[in-house]
Amino acid sequence: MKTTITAVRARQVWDSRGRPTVEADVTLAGAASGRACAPAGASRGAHEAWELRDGGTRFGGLGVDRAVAAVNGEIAALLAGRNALDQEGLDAAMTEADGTANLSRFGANAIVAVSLALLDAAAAGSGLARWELLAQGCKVRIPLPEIQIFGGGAHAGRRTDVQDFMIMAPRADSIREAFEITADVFRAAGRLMEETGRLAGAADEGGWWPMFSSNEDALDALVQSIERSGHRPGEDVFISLDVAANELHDAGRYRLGLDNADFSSADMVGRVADWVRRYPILSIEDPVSQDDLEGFALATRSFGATTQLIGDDILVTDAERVRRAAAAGAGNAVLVKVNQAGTVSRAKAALDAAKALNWGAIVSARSGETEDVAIAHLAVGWDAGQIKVGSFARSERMAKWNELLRIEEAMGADAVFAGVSAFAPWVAEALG
Ligand code: 2PG
Ligand code: MG
Repeated sequence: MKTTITAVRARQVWDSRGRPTVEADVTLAGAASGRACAPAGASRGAHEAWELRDGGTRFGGLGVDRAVAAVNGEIAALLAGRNALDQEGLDAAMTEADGTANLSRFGANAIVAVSLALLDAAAAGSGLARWELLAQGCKVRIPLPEIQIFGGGAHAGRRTDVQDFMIMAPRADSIREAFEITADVFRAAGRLMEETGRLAGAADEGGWWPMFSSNEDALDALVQSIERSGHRPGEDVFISLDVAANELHDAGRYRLGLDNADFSSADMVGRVADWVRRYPILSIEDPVSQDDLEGFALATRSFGATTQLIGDDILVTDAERVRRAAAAGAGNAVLVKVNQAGTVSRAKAALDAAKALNWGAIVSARSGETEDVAIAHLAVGWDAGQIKVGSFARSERMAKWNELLRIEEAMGADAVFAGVSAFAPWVAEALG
């Protein structure tokens, strides 16, 4: 059969932070092949699948020789002769052979690179784009992007406590227009930072890394940037924040260093709720830490009827966690990171669980990325509705945005931009 796997091979390549990562190639009998790279996070949840690093002193312990060896040894032997189109079966075979709950024997970085390379190979072997293979003839939308303007937290020397200051343009007609608006705001923000002497550099995901005197100072600068770009905050451009509060949490308390504040969970939620009231904020990710389901539910009661509330570190792309959170009345959207789950199939299950609840779903990159564009195809092919890639700069980010433009073009007259429909219905309704 054309799609029979003849070879699986991995190598060490380098990611956008200059750290080693795993790249996998899958070759098929019909001579088609696929390739994918594992991404890597910096603000990671403790419940994520395990990224296997070599430890020791070489590359600061970040080597991936063991993960590469797992692919070239056991995983390659396991998959040889099987049909690349059986994504679920192959993903299950890899996770079963790994044998650990968090995929720590082969390493989730080994497994995810192969899982994504299988998708790429299966699509190539079928003569389809990855998004087309995933869509299986169903109508799918071009996702609404959330795009970083300022980077902070673990991605920028903790210059701000909030990690991602992003914008969304849900009323744009197309992703092309959403990008044009973003380019305007990104430029305006850069100029504003330069003029006020606050620019320190670029954060891990390419956003401006400025000096701010408080987290609200950053929110004010973002509103000002939107205004200066000629767009209207709260009308055509909205703010989306990833608080990444797991990084601010210690022993039941939340510390906002820039604001010199130390909060209980309820007070932390109160602070975020206050921002939501006073700024044109449409989406909030991780307002509390990875195990603070009660705080997440409180945030949902407080502003989840009108604001998107995304779980990242608290849900870690796990279908069961999504259902548990929903049962506790916590959250209304899930961030989907394939490497948190370990396989394409597990990530899809988390996305399906969110869709069954009428939640939003955002396919997301990690802060450590490569030229790999698989997530653009997942976001479209799964009809996720939203995508998060980082900023509007640096090629590991732009590669994904540009791939979405190509997909939009390939769809031609059938291309539908998710826009406001990307949110949970009640959030979309509140937006009008
Ligand atoms: C996040 C991601 C992307 P990291 O927290 O959502 O911004 O960061 O990959 O470092 O976990
Ligand atoms: Mg996050």
